[in-house]
Amino acid sequence: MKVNDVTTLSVEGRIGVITVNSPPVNALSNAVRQGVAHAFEAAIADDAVGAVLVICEGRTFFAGADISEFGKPQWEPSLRDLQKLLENSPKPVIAAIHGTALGGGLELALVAHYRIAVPSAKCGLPEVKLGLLPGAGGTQRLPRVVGVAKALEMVTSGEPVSAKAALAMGLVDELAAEGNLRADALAFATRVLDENRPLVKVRDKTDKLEEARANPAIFDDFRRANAKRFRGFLAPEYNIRCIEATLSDLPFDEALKYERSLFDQLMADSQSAAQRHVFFAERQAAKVDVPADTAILPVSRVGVIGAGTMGGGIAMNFANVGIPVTLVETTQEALDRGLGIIRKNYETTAAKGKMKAEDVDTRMSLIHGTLALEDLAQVDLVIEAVFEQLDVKQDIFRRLDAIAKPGAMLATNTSYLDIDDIAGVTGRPEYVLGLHFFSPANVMKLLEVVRTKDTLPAVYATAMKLAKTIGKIGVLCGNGFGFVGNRILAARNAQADALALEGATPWAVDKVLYDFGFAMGHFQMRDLVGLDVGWNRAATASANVREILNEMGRHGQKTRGGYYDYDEKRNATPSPIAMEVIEGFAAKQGITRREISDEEIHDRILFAMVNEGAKILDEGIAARASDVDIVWITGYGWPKYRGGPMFWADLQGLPVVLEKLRALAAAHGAGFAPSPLIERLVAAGKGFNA
Ligand code: 3H9
Repeated sequence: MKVNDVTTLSVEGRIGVITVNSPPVNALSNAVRQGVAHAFEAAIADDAVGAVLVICEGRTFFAGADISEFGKPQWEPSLRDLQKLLENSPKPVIAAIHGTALGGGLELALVAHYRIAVPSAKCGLPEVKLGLLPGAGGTQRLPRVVGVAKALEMVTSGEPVSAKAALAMGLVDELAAEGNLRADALAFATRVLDENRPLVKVRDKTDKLEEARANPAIFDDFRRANAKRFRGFLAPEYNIRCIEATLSDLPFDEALKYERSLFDQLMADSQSAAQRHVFFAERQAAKVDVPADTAILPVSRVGVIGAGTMGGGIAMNFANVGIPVTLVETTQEALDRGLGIIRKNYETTAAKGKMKAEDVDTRMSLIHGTLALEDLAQVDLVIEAVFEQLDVKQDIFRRLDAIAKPGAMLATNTSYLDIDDIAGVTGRPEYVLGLHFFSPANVMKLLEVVRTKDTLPAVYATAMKLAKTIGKIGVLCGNGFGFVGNRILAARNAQADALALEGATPWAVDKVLYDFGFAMGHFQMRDLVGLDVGWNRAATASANVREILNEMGRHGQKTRGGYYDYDEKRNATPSPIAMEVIEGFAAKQGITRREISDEEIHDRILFAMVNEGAKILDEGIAARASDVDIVWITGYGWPKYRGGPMFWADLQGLPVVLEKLRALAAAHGAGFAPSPLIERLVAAGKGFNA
């Protein structure tokens, strides 16, 4: 029987089967909740039905509340009312899980009296990733099933557990055979009836809470152990408080009210708005505006030129997903060193238990080292990762053009160079693009896919698809200085350096950035990366503070001195030597140092970044404001709970941003002149992300 567009009810034997089919992920939308409720009522009214099975079609069990309906009118019943209906059912309710039972989806399964899952299924409460907490009883029911310690980890990490682990914890009662969920779940439901099993309500269980009751320090210990991971985020703490409530004197229904009030507070907070923005922005970034019939090119073999840190990391990405890589170096020594580092990286991962020991050899066997560029003749994609010098790259591309097969894509990993200048030396500029990986390239999620004026849509669409294949978040960018990420970084760096000369200490600048939510400040980052990276002594002798520190041998952490001094454990203290250099250089430049407030540091750095982001958008270097946000969140450590620079600007209100920029331009020069895009958006009453 069709109940509504997304729900059916059938009676099979003595089992009423409620089937939901609401692509893409069976989110618990208005229609889904209503369909399940109506089907359930019909099943209960039907005397032929002894038990009710809830199952989904498509790729997954309910993946949670429908995030796209947040803030919109909600139909009856609410998720919580639907849960009450099922939990108080006079007939056993069984949830049959495949794919990902997440958030509200798992919370719905937790009010069923029994749960069965296929081995490939996963169960989790990922609300924390959206700046939320499981607001439909998840924080109260999960600990009653898996215990407080495990529940704390699950709700604050948001990471799901496998069906096998779920079975071991008691989160599911039975495993079905893979691909046979419906039949096995029907058999299980029939057994529940035959054996007259009780209507088990998770809410009534308390045995799994006892261990934590005997150890009340568990919560503060957990907070302490994870302080760094949770810094700045509101949601982890609220999740912990709700789990804490399971051990309080609150009756279950009161604890649910408490959970709900904390959920509502999070929902109203800008952090959750930011994190939900990031969720959709990430998925939006993958969408490339190309004609529907654009063919994706096959990429079954890849070449990487340069086995240094970058090239090695890039090669690993492909080996990790089973794509063979030909790795080219100029000397046997460099090649051996590069391959050695790759192997060591894999071995370290295996030692940590994050991959199987036997996979180390499998992956290494996919990386074929060579000294002959000619060995790239048959690859589908070449990624050049040699040092950042135009003539060197041009020389390689000239040679590559003669070697690579027709139709092969040629990519450069340049960070700043004009890719047209590189493409221009080949006879196939339409197959040339930028693939800007971030260091360490096997770890960092961001990949800027840079198209030039000539790159074919099929080429950049293929690269964007490949990004997903290798587990990256690809963001399509235009070809302009520093693309998206490094161009905004340059704007930030310029302000940080200027502020340090005008009177702010590097540590004051760093503290403002740290307090804003970055993992570290501008000068700490420089010390970590090494002041000498990209240093060209001859070209820039004593041109700025950084060069002078380099000339003094102060290259940062590795020499135990840069802007900061470092002890043998790399603990940093502000360096009086660096301060002397800064003051001396400022005097030489005729700059009179002055007291600079934290507010000025904050505004100059952050509004300069926003303004640069606006220019990037206006020039079409980024296609969407949310793409700029994704670049800075995934590649540069912009705090996720602030949603990226463009989202943050929208939150301030663009009229405020415009006013700030005008004031900054009046005080500090035309560099702050507002981007015309901001002027236009303010005039139209819009925001970047509107
Ligand atoms: C919650 O449940 C609150 C409750 O505790 C309390 C309530 C009172 N809603 O990621 P994909 C869309 S909060 C709406 O590319 P995959 C997604 O936007 C929720 N839409 O696929 C995309 O759309 P498009 C807790 C959703 O296979 C499409 O589905 N749940 C939702 O790589 C495909 O997504 C979560 O946080 C949703 N809940 O991964 C789960 N989920 O094609 C969030 C997805 O137009 N979701 N969409 O771009 C996920 O983690 C992944 O999407 C999932 C599939 C693992 C399910």
